[in-house]
Amino acid sequence: MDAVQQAEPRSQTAATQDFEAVIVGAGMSGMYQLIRLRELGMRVRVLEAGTGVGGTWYWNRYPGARFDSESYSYQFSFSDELLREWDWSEHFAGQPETLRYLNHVADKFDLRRDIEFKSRIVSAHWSEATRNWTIATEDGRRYTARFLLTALGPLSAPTMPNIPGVESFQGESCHTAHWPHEPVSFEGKRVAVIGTGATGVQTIQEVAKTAKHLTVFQRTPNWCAPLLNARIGKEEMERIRAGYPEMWQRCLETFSCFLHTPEPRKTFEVSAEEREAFWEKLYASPGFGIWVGNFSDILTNREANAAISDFVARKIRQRVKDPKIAEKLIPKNHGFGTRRVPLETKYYEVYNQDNVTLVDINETPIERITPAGIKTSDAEYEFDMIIYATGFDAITGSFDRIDIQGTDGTKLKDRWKGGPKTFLGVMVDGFPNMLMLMGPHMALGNIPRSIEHNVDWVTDLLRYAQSHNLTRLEAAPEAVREWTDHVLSLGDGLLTFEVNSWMTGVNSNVEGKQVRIINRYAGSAPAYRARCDEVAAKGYEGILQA
Ligand code: N01
Repeated sequence: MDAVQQAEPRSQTAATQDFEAVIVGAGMSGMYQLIRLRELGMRVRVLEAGTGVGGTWYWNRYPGARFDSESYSYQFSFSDELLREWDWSEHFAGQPETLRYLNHVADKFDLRRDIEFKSRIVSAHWSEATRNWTIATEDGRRYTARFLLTALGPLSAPTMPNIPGVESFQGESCHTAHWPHEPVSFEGKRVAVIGTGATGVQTIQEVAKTAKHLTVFQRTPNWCAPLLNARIGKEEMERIRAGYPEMWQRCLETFSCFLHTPEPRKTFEVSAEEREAFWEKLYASPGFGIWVGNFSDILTNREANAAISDFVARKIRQRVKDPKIAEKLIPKNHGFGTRRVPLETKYYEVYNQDNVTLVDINETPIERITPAGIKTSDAEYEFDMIIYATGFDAITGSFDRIDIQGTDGTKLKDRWKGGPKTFLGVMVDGFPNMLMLMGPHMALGNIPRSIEHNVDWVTDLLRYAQSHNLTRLEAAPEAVREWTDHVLSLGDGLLTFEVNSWMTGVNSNVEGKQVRIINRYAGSAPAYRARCDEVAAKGYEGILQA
């Protein structure tokens, strides 16, 4: 069906196609931006590398992939009709259901007619003479567009580990973000998983169910907490739907747009008994409550962070039978919540199974991948399959992979050496008419909520440009300086920024990304929206207009 409905790509020799706007990416931001730009009557084309819509939910089809946020709070909220007709079957939906939902959105709003699939962008160059972007795909198609909207996604540039011999392995192997579209069986197989982030945890607990033997190669353990997923029956779905207006209002008011909001009290303001009871309650509650609904100082006060870390460590010790393995699974180099907390379903119990082995690669580092498996400093393991859950060149990585050149041929990658510089996370000086959706310096949190705000704000800006006959919008250098300084200052005192992770821009597999940077907005979503509203109310102050 996709092939019939989707926009027709021109042949490689065809002339350059011209649009008013090109959106790069057909994930949630690209899809919603297309809907909104159509309302402005713009000629829009979406260029998408994959063969279908859905972005993250299209690519990450590894076993066990699912929402860690409540399904209903993570959907689009812009269409009442859509909200009325879509039922979620689980509180934390699995990837197949989410992808079905996004395909339903594409069908409902007839999005595919403006999307060209199999269109990976390799370059985007600004021309001052024509006030246009020229955009090229890897197979040589060319497009021009007055406005370039990047809907690339913060976690969409997967990285393989820089371990020698990766190409030599003779069995099956795959990065979780490039998982095949066909079913993959683990039955009777000796499987290795490298990586124990949120993706690794979801994969491991699923593969362990059927693999003959699973060996997990762990470099850094993470602090995981129970997801406590459950099915949603018809009546419960109707109750949830009846509560949508209050739910959206709550998402608007909370710090990170989640349903959970920090407990106003601080850790040591309550008695030890009350603290323990509160943490027991959070540990027994579904979702991110224990991370984002905890005492307000767990990510700023070292003693508070140590106390909650101690609580979760005790839980791990209770759940893992072998005390030596339990100790390996307890993080020692970072406190609870300072990295993204993976949510799990019987993850720790997996290590009680006879068919699962944990290899701590700090003790016995991987020396190389061999044709038959993995060689560490003290053993050689044979595998039928190696799964790389080794993460992403996050936030700026998907930009770095495209040759983006602004005025005077300045490369965005060079401009962002040492960390991104933006105005509101949406624009960069020297890169006129480039508008970023969920780019660096944005609040992440409950991402679809941030996407809807981001897209609406950009749409209003483009409506303003239309009505004022503007053909060139560029962030003023001083506005970029001021916003970047503000974003950097928001990171002060946050323990999160003292830890290596994708959230601090560190990726051991990417050259030049070993130093921590502040790449995302750590303030509250309401404060971010207020600043955006203020800019708009002042006639888009901070944006040079011509
Ligand atoms: O990636 P990660 P992820 N040798 O970077 C290890 C979102 N998400 O794909 O920590 C050996 O967290 C690396 O080790 P270390 C979510 O926001 C959402 O798991 O660097 N190991 C680490 O263990 C999440 O945070 C959902 O020491 C190597 C792992 O690989 C984000 O995606 C579900 C290595 C990478 O972990 C990224 O998660 C899943 C090497 N050379 C993910 N290189 C939802 O619920 C890397 N590692 C929606």
